[in-house]
Amino acid sequence: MKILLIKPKPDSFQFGLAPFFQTEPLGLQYIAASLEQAGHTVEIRDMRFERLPLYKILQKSSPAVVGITCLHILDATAVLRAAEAVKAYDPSIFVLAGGHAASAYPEALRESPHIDSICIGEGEEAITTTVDALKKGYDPHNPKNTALLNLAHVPVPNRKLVSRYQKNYCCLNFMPVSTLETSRGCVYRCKFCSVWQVYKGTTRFHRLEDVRTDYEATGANLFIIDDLFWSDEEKSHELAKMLLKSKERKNWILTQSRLDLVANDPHLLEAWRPLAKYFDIFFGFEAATSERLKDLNKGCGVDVVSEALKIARRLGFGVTGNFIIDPDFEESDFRTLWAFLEEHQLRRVGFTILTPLPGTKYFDRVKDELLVFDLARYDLHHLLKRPKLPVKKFFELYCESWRRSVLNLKGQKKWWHWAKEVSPQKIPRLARILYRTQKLMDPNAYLSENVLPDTGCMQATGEGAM
Ligand code: B12
Repeated sequence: MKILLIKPKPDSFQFGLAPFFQTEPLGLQYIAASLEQAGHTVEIRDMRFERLPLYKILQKSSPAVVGITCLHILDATAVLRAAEAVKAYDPSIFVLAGGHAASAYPEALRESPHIDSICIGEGEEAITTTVDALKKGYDPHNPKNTALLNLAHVPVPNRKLVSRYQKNYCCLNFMPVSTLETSRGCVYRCKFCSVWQVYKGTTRFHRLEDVRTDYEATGANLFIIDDLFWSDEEKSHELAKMLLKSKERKNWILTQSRLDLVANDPHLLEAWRPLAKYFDIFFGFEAATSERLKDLNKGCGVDVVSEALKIARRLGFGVTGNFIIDPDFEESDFRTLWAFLEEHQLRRVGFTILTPLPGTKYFDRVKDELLVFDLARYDLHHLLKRPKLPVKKFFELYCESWRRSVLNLKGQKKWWHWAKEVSPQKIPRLARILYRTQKLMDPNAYLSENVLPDTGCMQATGEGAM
């Protein structure tokens, strides 16, 4: 059968660095490989970079099935719109939605008359079963995954299907960027994260040989998207050894990991470091005190920070990461955070607002307190409930946190320092990035965006907690 897989173009990027972090739809490349293995014909269209409108693509491709990916809950409206456009073009096309957010919170898509089926969980087997059923003329129902896949049986992603978009994939200055998965899931239970609830708190690994094959098919800049990299000491050592044998070296690698893990195993970092010229680690710092980390159920305290940073910096890794700003922050919490940034010399860090993501237990617990249900605002840059501080004060302090980051052009790193780091042809893009990121430091930009439905605009000066 002919299957068209779509990564929809999100509605808008109000805040954050999203326009400068555009990576490939790896989930679609994985399910495409499985469909092809089962004898189907697959095409992937990344609508973020597509010049043709969807109806023209449908005309050219004449698919029997369209699969739409919904990775972030933010993407839900774009998914609904794409499904509607497919059915408007031809109601007989079977529309299947899937992806991380579709699995965590299918309620966001369930009411749509334009979606025939929602895949909950991993898609490799589910989509093949659905398409096979359709081919045989059966009603496929909703493919519901109860068991997690054995990744040894999952074929390596089909990278050729997105090669036409490859030049657009980027992470800030690094472009083009490929993504690679070596494992799925995380065994920790952080309150704000939706991953462990979808992958049932487990971590599973791809076969090392498959990772090597896939690694060799990726470009010079690589974002390893594993939810928790280096989680298995032995496997990680083995993988490093195997990749080092491959002779393929990268210009830049980015991984996401935990501070306690790095603090406990410097040898692992040593083993991985030779694989790239530049190697960044994105840490989930989350909070500046052990008490707050406990509240976030992070599973470690701040005592590990100094050791982890010492190891990472000594071995030449770039340290990046994120802190979570709780709407219940008092001014003293912000000041504690700033002192922590200073103490550990943390500049390449971001700040997001604690957001109960639909589909998490945390969301279920607090949903009655929330005032905003527009999913486009679940981008970790909007308030969904009233903060403890007056709203204006909250955003002033929030923006003051961003001003302490490396992105602040009025801070230590000026625009010309940035410009020196890129080739002359990349300067216009860099200028756009830096111009846009200054909005992260402007409280008025946030105030004009943050409107609560019951109470109107939240921007009035001195408006207090309710
Ligand atoms: C890469 C990534 C990004 C990339 C973007 C990737 C892209 N192409 O759009 C970047 C870095 C830009 C990014 C940004 C953000 N991200 Co993000 N991201 C990820 C990450 C780490 C990996 C995704 C991935 O490639 N997984 C690998 C593939 C193989 O898995 P998959 O996509 O889930 O696909 C499988 C199934 O879902 C299914 N499937 C997928 N599509 C389809 C379609 C059909 C039809 C079917 C049948 C099946 C199916 O089959 C696939 C194979 O099994 C995930 C973590 C995660 N585990 O999902 C977070 C994650 C999705 N991101 C998250 C968040 C919070 C964000 C940000 C809000 C963070 C921020 N601080 O701003 C921003 C939002 C950006 C924006 N404004 O749009 C949260 C999601 C929260 C939520 N529930 O909405 C996650 C889960 C991280 C977390 N720990 O909480 N992200």
